[in-house]
Amino acid sequence: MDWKAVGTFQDILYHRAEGIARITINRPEVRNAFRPQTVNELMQAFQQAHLDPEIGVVILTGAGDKAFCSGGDQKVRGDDGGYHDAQGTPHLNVLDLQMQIRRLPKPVVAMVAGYAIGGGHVLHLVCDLTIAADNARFGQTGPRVGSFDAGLGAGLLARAVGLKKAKEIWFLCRQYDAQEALSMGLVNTVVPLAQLEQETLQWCHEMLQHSPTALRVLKAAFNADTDGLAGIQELAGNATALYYMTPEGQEGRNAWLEKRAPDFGKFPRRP
Ligand code: 2NE
Repeated sequence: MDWKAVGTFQDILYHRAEGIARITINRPEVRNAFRPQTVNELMQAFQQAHLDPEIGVVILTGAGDKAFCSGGDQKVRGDDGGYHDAQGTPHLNVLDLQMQIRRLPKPVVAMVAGYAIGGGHVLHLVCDLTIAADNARFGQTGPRVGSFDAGLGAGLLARAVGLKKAKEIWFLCRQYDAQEALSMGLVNTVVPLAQLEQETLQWCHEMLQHSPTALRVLKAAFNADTDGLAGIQELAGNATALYYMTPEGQEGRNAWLEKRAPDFGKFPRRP
């Protein structure tokens, strides 16, 4: 792959090639823990991938092979409700990033080598698919380090692995290796570390062969019930967009612009 770097970031890397965007958390010295700036840059990159018509699939990964992401940077966690930016303002902006990944109308694949822990574990969970290297390790640490994610971090985990297992993962704060993660339905496949990117790209290229609208609406459908009315709105937005592309939808707009009554009688009432 002839990856091209895009933009100038401090905490992340953004590359694109052959319809695929690859977003890398680039803080290996802290096992790719995220600080507010990291999350802000991730949101910028995901927004670029969202708007880029040449991008059909996004990969989220971590630099190096020791960690995908170790969650919030505990060294900048303040006493005032969040992780401090350079100005000392507290943030929990990773929660916005989680929603952004879910609302991005293209598949997002977590490519996990090493640790996916704490808020880093939730990040792989909110991605649509996870390809794990055989050295990957998964787990939540919140109750041990004075934190929790009682939103998607709890709810999505229960949907992925079942209620009892999700409670075990959160209540005991154990770590699980890649094979255990595979057997509980937490990841899609496990491959040798040396084949991680090759396998992930293969999955991405397969998805790129398929109808982008079908993938887009299916992603919204998978999220709709967990996201409640906001999820239904996302799903419904796709229906509106498709309706705008029909002669029937266009007749309403045309009639209004032409200051005449719309003629919907010419459109069939399908069974
Ligand atoms: C990830 C893990 C298991 C890796 O262990 P190991 O033995 O491979 O590495 P080590 O020596 O622990 O870490 C290497 C360096 O990375 C830093 C460490 O402090 C160390 O640097 P030095 O102290 O040697 O300079 N590092 C690692 N994780 C960090 C982190 N999250 N923040 C800042 N520095 C970090 C092991 O390191 C580990 O268990 N890390 C902590 C995982 C964790 O508890 N994450 C936070 C969960 S809470 C959360 O993410 C969250 C939430 O629950 C709700 C909302 C938002 C965020």
